[in-house]
Amino acid sequence: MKLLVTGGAGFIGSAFVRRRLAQTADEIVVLDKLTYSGNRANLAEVEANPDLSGRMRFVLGDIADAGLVEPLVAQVDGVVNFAAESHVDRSILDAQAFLHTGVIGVHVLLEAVRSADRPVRFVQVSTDEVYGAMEQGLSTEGDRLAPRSPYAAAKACGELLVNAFRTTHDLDVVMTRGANTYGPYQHPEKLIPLFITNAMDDQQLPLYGDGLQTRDWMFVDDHADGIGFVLDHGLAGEAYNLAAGQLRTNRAVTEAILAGLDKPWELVRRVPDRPGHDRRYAMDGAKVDALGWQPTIAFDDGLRRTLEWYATRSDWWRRLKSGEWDAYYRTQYGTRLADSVSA
Ligand code: NAD
Ligand code: TDX
Repeated sequence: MKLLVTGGAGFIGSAFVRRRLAQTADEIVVLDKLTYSGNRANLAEVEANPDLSGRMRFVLGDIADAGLVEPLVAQVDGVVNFAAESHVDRSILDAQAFLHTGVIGVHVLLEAVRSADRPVRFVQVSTDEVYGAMEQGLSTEGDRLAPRSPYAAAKACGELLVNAFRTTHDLDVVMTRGANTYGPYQHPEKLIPLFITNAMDDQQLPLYGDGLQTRDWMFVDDHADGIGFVLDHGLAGEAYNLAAGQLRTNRAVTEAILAGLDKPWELVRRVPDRPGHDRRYAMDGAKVDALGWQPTIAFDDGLRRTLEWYATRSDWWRRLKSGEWDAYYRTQYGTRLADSVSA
């Protein structure tokens, strides 16, 4: 297959590109705007491997740029859309870019698929956050979308557009709703890499509220492979939960990180909570399971691999914790840490 992978220089997108090139004979064009979270270094392993690099081409640009997107989509059999602003806390500070990429950008991609003169499958990479908080039980694909953060609302808008283009224009679309993902190459703004890298430097770990919020944690290789499976086997018009079945409270995740690094709990500070903080996400993965896909990596194993990676790749994450980072960290955590108490 020839694929256009948008957002392929980000965390999950670059894992998809690395693994798909290694597992198949596919050719991939990566289209990425290289925002603060997009990073050419995430594709360095591919570019350094002569068996893979000849089948990957990188294009710098915005998915909302129709003039750029249309000729790229016209040459491929499938589009896998990872491109998004992905951090909930940043969407609370300013949601504009989330809507630009998550709504206008998705619309531009769908119009390009519609105008292509060959069949093009469109995969929208979505998230468990579109269901909103799930206090008990498991979200299933037929549940109502009830997003509660600007990030989640932008992702839900993207899904509604994709469904509308399926209904109105009969496009070949599928969607994945993935669980919280962690692993190598994740930007240090997110919980697990933030806490790993802060703890390595003996810096405080800002735990929001009581730390008893629950997430389902999926190792990035599983998430990338699940998306590839839905690309290959998903039924047109369907959405698929990609659940990990690895529910942990943030407190338990923090304890596991500190134990893995042999660092003391005293680094953890209880800080004022995220506004509108979803208490729990948990999905039922039975639909994709019935089609033939299950995740394979347990949390303890994935976390061990992640800790090893961040220990050997400080060159990668220290660069991201500089420049723009300082202003972001002050805005996000300055007052919170000043108001913090022991956890
Ligand atoms: P990320 O922030 O690491 O990567 C996003 C990528 O998109 C970056 O490379 C960025 O440069 C690119 N991008 C942003 N706006 C763009 C635009 N307008 N045009 C072109 N490129 C643009 O995010 P991630 O964690 O890898 O998430 C990838 C996708 O998976 C997102 O759609 C996200 O909503 C979804 N998702 C993430 C998780 C998670 O836990 N990280 C879980 C479920 C779903
Ligand atoms: O400093 C922090 N302290 C803290 O307690 C940070 C950054 C997070 N948290 C908490 C908030 C959440 O309960 O940890 C949990 C995980 O937070 P994030 O890493 O920001 O992830 P989350 O908000 O759950 O969203 C993630 O999973 C779903 C991704 O960022 C999304 O892109 C994805 O759709």
